[in-house]
Amino acid sequence: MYTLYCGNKNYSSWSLRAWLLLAHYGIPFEERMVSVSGRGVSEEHRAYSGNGLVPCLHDGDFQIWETLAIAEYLAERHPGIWPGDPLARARARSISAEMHAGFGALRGAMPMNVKLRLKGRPAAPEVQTDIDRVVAIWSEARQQFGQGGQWLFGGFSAADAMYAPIVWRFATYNVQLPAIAQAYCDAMLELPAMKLWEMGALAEKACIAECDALVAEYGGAR
Ligand SMILES: N[C@@H](CCC(=O)N[C@@H](CS)C(=O)NCC(=O)O)C(=O)O
Repeated sequence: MYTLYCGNKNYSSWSLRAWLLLAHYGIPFEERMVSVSGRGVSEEHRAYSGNGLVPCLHDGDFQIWETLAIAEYLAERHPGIWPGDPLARARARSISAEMHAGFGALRGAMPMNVKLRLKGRPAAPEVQTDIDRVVAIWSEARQQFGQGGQWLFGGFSAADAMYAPIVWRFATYNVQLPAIAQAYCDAMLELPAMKLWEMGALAEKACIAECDALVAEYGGAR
């Protein structure tokens, strides 16, 4: 039986990715929710996670930290987490690694905040560059590999889990998207596991002041 240590559902974008894989694929797991501060690695988190961050998956008493490592660990044990076709699988891994390593401007300007729906504002150039790259990645995957379904590679895969928090960010900060990207976001927001995550986020009381302070900068609620 797996145990997933994960952060607050409203804020913890990395936790969402690992949680979504387990929840969407119906893999049994116990969830241990811990509070994140928004300030990164902490000694408190090291009590249950080797890198002092969440998510951390425990398989018995063995720990797997780092979201991509969790995805790979699960993929070795449960079918369907990466696309079956080798080229699609390679591309899914490329764009997942790109997500894991990049998009700092977008992440910094638009932290995940599931509860909020803000009016939005024009993105700074470096943020717009990240948004444009996400749109290009999604559009190319949908057009080249997505014919069999509504996800990036047709069926749901780890690549979709990697991009799921970006969907919340676009929804929260009212980012205007081309039709192909908006359709992908709409599908993601309807995914039953995403709805479950959202319900959990809406029920949470914890606040990270720095994240909630962005409300005014983005023109308040819409
Ligand atoms: N590279 C890590 C990033 C994990 C990460 O940054 N997690 C954040 C939460 S989203 C965290 O644990 N922050 C600790 C804190 O803010 O208390 C991964 O892929 O899992």
